[in-house]
Amino acid sequence: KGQRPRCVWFTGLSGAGKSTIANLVERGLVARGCHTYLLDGDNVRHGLNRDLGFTEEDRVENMRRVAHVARLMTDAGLIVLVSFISPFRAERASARALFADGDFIEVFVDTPLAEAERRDAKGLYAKARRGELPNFTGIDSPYEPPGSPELVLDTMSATPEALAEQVVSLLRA
Ligand code: GGZ
Repeated sequence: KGQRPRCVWFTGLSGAGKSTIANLVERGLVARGCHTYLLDGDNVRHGLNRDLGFTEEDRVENMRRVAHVARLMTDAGLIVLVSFISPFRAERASARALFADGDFIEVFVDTPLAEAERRDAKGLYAKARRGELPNFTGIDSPYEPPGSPELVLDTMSATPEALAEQVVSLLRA
């Protein structure tokens, strides 16, 4: 039997763990014979969206394009994993509206700002606090947490592996 094409949309702060978890989910799905594609800043913001920065307007456009690319990829039969901060509720709702009921799975990677800032793996929060990275999400640019996501992953209380397994289980259910 074929896989059901769907869009799994990860949202959360910079440093929340979205990409780590999305990568593990992809590995788990591929191990089960699924065909997947992971869309994230590394393969989108350097190419398709290299003209976009981090103003509100540019983030809105970033999400719009990513949502449409994800939709094209599900049309092509893939399970698409989308890993962007995607800070605005309205744009996540617009993305959802491109998909049939049940084919858009919003996953909130719930890491408190204080914890993301404490980890600061890339030193971006420190830079933002020094004023060297304007419009940084959580510092001087808003993040609107989802009101009713399909899944909330609490990164304070489980490993990335266990959280990825929750996503894979949800997709199998
Ligand atoms: C937030 C920024 C910014 C600003 C650069 N605000 O932790 P990272 O480094 O690897 O992930 C962040 C990434 C955010 O890009 P997205 O395309 O996911 O954002 S959005 O969905 O809001 O369009 C961070 C880095 O880019 N970065 N400047 N000002 N994150």
